[in-house]
Amino acid sequence: YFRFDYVDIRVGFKGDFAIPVRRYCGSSTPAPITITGQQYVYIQFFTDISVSRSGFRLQYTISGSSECDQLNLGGEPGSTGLIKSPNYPNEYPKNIECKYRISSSSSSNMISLSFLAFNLEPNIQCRFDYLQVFVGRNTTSGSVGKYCGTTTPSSITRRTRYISMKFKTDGSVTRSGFNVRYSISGSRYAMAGTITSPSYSCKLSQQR
Ligand SMILES: [Ca+2]
Repeated sequence: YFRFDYVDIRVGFKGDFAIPVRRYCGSSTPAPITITGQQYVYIQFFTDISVSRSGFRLQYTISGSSECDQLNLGGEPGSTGLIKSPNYPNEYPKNIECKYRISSSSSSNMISLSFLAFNLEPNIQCRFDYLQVFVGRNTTSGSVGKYCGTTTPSSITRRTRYISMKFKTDGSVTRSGFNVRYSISGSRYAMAGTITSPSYSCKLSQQR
């Protein structure tokens, strides 16, 4: 079955590389489906050379103020990926706020960001459109930089469990946005720690 006519719902990367999450055929109307945390959803309709029916009609809605968020990036040492502003390399939308979180498997790993492309509306204080980078799980504290304009930011490398980013745009002037590569390096095992014998104590004051 599914070899004749069907509809695929796909998420993630563009086009044929997107991951299929549902495949439909036949004549019973599928239940509503909710997809969360994805920037793209693709609907792909396949038909073969024989037997046609009336087809399909679907309605979609996009909800939430944060449909551009990507909070499950990262992984083990060796993991790498690209974070692009929405629509990149075309102009990003107005009035959006996107959050990104890169997680490494251990706080002894290193997370690196390198900026492959950068073009945001310029402002001396980055008051209009900006990308802000935080060392930490959230975009509330630990800011290490707020970037805008056309100067490509320097690479950022930190020994941390999390790096988060916030991309915010205002209601006018858009540019092509950014393309950032993240990578995680380190050992799969802890490279530092403290080991003590049972009942460990050492009083420096007893030294002469
Ligand atoms: Ca703007």
